[in-house]
Amino acid sequence: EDGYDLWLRYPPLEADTRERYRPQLRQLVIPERERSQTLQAIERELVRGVGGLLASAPELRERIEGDGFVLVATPQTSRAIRGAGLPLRDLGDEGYLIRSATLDGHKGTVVAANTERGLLYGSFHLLRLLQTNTPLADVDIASQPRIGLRLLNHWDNLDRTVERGYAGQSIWDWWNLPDLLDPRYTDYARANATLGINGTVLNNVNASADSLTPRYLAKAAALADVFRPYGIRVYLSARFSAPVEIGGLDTADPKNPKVQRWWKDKADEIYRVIPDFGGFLVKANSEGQPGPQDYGRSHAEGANLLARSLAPHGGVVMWRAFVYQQDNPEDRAKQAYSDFVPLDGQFDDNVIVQVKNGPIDFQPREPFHPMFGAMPSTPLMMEFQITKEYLGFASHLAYLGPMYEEVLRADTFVKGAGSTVAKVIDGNLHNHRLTGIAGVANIGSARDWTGSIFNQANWYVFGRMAWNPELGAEAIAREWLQITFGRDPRILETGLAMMMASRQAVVDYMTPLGLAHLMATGHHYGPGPWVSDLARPEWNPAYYHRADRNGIGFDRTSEGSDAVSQYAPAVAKQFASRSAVGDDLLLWFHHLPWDYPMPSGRDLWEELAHRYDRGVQAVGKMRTQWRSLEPLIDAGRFDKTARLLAVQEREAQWWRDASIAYFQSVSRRPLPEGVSPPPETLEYYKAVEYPWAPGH
Ligand code: BDP
Repeated sequence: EDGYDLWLRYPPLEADTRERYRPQLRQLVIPERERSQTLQAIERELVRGVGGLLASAPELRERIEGDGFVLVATPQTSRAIRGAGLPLRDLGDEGYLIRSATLDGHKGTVVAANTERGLLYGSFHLLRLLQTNTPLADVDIASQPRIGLRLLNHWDNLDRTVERGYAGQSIWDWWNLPDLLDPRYTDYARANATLGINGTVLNNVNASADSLTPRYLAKAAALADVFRPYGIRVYLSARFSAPVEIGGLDTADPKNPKVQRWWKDKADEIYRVIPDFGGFLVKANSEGQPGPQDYGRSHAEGANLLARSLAPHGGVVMWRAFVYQQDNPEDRAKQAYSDFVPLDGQFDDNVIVQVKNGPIDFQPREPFHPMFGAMPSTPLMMEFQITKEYLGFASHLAYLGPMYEEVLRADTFVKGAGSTVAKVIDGNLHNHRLTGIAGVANIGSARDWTGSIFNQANWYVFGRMAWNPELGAEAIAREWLQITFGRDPRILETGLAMMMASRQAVVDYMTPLGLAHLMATGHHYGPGPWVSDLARPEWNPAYYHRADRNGIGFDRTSEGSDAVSQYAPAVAKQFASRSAVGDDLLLWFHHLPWDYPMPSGRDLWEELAHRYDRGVQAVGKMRTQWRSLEPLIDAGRFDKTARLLAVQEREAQWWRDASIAYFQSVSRRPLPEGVSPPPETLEYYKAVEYPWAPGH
């Protein structure tokens, strides 16, 4: 086992379970499959999956011929489904039913849907039922996605480096495309289809205009052909200045008719080679990227320019709201809202604004982004990061399910209690039909895809929550553990405890109590709370923690930057209150004296030191827990995880030591009782450098 199989693992189930399932899964009936690539993909997966799990392949039949059938069909492909009176109407074009049924006098199971894509998702769900030992008798499941666009964003460059990628090179072998099609592309599509992911942005948001040239469009088209049977559409990041760089124009001004013409022609050209092209993702006027503001135009004018070129073909523009400007004295956490909220109502119908989960940048913990709920006339989509740029790269174990859950369940209160972020992005709150969620992929060419076995769980949980943002992180972890490591209750119990504690552990040893962005320069990996010499103030950790002799934290109340005022009044009130905000976000919103009394009975300084210690201890515990599973897990996957946990413990200690050394140098307070002094001097930690780290 080297992890390549992800959750597409179909090792034989225990003998008694196989015997239980076998009579229910005798024949596989997929009418008209010779005509459709999607139906053939379904057939292949079910034969492989059921065959593997039951250690004998089902018989393929043209029609139901006895008990124990699995019929996979739409009303168009099967008379039996047409006549069965199934409630398919409300399932849309991606939903499905899995039901026990008696058809043509025989007992069996149907996977039914309005479309072949629905069948694909239903078939994968059926396999998941088997992988998790769920009984099939009297099964009755109806499911459909709550969110329309469920996308991965690859920050992959054309030279195969991956921005913030920690799992090797890009999986897209641009050089050899379109002539060589790595079988990985198909496995990628299978893995995503299992989760219901239905789109992928192939290239980095810091985009090269080259990806829009005919040579690269042909490569993207080849990938689109591989993905199409699996219900996955291809999208591209578009560079706003492409009309200048590859179009020979001297401007990219949205108001210029030649620019408008250029984008229209470009869209027509793309749709000629990729007829179901999804659309563009755009990072504009952000971190040095070109954009409409270069010409005095707004984000809406920029987005609409591209949107109008795609509209005739049904494509969408995902316009990112990750903006903060050089020399803007406004709190960085406020800038995206300030830029975008006034534009509410000005975006075309096929524009959706893509907002990161928090107002700064994928920190181990942030409050939800204040734009959620604040632009009722504009569809907003979520951008989560799956790759762990600020959470220990691929080296540290941090299950992100609890973080996604925390954000999706956060209540914006914009329409009273219950106005959760999930309801903003699924379109419920403000009645939007265009809805979306994106995850910045953690996938690379590493044999295990994501750089560690446990990182696979983050891809998995993203996909499952994209389908249904109300699923719980714990239930998904349980499911993933069973599929990944088997159904031994000891693995389940211990693995679950590790996963569910892991993200808080990272928060504690890196950025406890609402601190953020304390990483050293260049790599976002190790500690650098002392850094204060970078050109832009908001690139410096010191900007975020504001620690001095008297206290620590960023005052975002009305006395400070007033970022709280960007939230609905009920939320603003909570965040502005030292006692109501809670420990987790305390220093995000408040600057407090070191002796501020905490609910634990400690003062703030003591609490900070305690949290650092707690984080290190939690990693130590994960290591012990993992060790206890050694007899139950194959050597390859056990050993790799054990080694990475050893790295994590060493580095959690480093984070703790360096941070305590620094904050003590500022607070000048004695170490609380029981807290051991860092073994090295502050100068030592400051001098630790990485000449190179992955992911640039
Ligand atoms: C930051 C990354 C940077 C990305 C940027 C973005 O450090 O590499 O380009 O976000 O999202 O997190 O555009």
